[in-house]
Amino acid sequence: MKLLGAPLSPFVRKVAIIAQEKGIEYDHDKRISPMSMPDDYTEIHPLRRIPALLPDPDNPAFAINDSSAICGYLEKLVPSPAFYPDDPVSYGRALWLEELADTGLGEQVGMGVFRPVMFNISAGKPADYEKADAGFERLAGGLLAYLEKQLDGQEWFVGDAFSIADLAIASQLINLAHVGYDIPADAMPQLAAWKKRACARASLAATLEEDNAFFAKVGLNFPAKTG
Ligand SMILES: N[C@@H](CCC(=O)N[C@@H](CS)C(=O)NCC(=O)O)C(=O)O
Repeated sequence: MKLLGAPLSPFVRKVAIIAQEKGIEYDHDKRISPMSMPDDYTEIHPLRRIPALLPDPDNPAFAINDSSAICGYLEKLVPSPAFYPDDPVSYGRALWLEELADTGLGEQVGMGVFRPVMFNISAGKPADYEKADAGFERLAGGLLAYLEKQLDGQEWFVGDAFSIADLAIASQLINLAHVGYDIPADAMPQLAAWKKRACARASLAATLEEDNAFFAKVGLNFPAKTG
């Protein structure tokens, strides 16, 4: 199978991590990104987003698109370790937190903080830290505070194992840290500790190492703003 999409995308990261956790091997075409998308990519993904997964690389028109669909496919392909809890309430809550991460959190992290820094620099413009600071403040007072409460003393967001909820949330929060905004441990001790736990997993550590190698290669180094 072949995964299409640039590694700094939180949605591509989500898929790379679950595949690594499940020991699934795949080819990875990292050239497709929001800034570099060939016209004929529409034939693979009509919404022109990354990631896309080609179960059969010789048949690109029959792709599995969207990180949630891909993660669901990989769970069926290799059920263990399970990323979707069995208990109905836990299952529903895991899907809700995944949805929250992929939509509201993704939008506020991506558009509000990550892109004003990273996309500006990639386009040869100065990073817009005024916009990013405002974006982070909005997150801190809203969705991050909500997530802090959702942990409620637990090790992971739902049930007692690292699930699709943890995976989707961590994939987004990593992009905050990449541009210098980490979870403030004084204001959000549970979320900060959870993030450390999540990032210590071999699967996440591997993707972080890859991202950091990329930043080092292109000479990017963002000062820490919080945390
Ligand atoms: N719900 C989609 C979201 C994918 C998404 O929005 N990907 C971004 C990159 S992080 C993208 O492809 N954006 C295209 C663009 O901005 O033109 C998923 O989970 O796969």
